Amino acid sequence: MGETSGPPTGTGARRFDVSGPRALALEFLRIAVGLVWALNLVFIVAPQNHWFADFSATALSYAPTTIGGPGLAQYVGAHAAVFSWLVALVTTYLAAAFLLGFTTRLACLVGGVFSAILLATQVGSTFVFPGGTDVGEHPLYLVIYIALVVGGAGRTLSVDRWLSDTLARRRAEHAARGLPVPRRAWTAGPSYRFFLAYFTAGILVSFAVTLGLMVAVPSSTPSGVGPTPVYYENLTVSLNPVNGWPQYTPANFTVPTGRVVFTITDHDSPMNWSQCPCVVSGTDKSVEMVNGSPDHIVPSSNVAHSFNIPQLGLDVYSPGQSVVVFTIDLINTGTFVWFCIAPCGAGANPYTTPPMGTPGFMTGTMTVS
Ligand SMILES: [Cu+2]
Repeated sequence: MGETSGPPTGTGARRFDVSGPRALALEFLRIAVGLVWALNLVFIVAPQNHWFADFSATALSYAPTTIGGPGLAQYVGAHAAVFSWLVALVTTYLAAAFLLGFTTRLACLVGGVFSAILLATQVGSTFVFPGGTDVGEHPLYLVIYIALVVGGAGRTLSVDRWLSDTLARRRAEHAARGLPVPRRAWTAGPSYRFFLAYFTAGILVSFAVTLGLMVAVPSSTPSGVGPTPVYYENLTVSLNPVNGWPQYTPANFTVPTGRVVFTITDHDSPMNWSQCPCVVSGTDKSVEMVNGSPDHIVPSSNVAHSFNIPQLGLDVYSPGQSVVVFTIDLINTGTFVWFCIAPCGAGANPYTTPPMGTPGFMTGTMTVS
């Protein structure tokens, strides 16, 4: 027997071409996925991103758009310490596993389940017409994991391969000397079809369970008896009589937790803002009512001002000479800074000159108590 150079055992390995261009392409795809996860990990640990600190707010920003109510997002937000570490650990594992090709199949399963869960939580914002912008890359990740599993990634350029070769050599040596033969490496076992079945089932089950939890986990938004109490906050944009600058009134206000319906009555002139991002987010159903009709993407032909609270994932756009109504569900108390990002400055650069950024005009605070 001596040195083995080809596939270590007859079963399993022979079914796959482990050195051809297709196999190599598959391994490069695997390594690319590992790099993506490594970049995610860098984002998580970079202190300037406040990833752990903002995790609760990020989870809650999905609450208004999750189908079946905000209960699951609220649960995750309330247990942010557990879930943020869970996500960080999964990210670390996926980065290491895909880069090294170590436990590649398990990594495909973990990554697939992770994407299926995240995809399920985004169904509410993904399948609204004309579609949210936070669809995310998870459908693509899922396709890649399926390709890696079906193609049999991890059979070359990988720790898995090295382990299975090493073990195969030991098996051969032991067999030649009449010693007890060690077990075959689990990474190269013939259970490929079984694994594919488990992989598919795992993805479908985690997708379905997440959807079920979203419906089943009760909302922690105070509901009282009878219809949900709703608080109304009315804001006006008008021109300051002294300096003529447009101004939000009130700029600093307090609202309770729970469901709050905002009305922005904008008396300023219509303005064309061609660079407007204009996608409404963070509101109930990711829409705002403009003069009574729902908009997910506000036409950039008229956006005089905007109302943004990044901490809550809130983006609302206010056309001039119009009334905007939107609903948000507030779970956490605290003071949140809002500001207008529409270029309404009175100076040479309308993005940077006052009233842009001027407290009491185009920025202020919303206190949730
Ligand atoms: Cu403005």
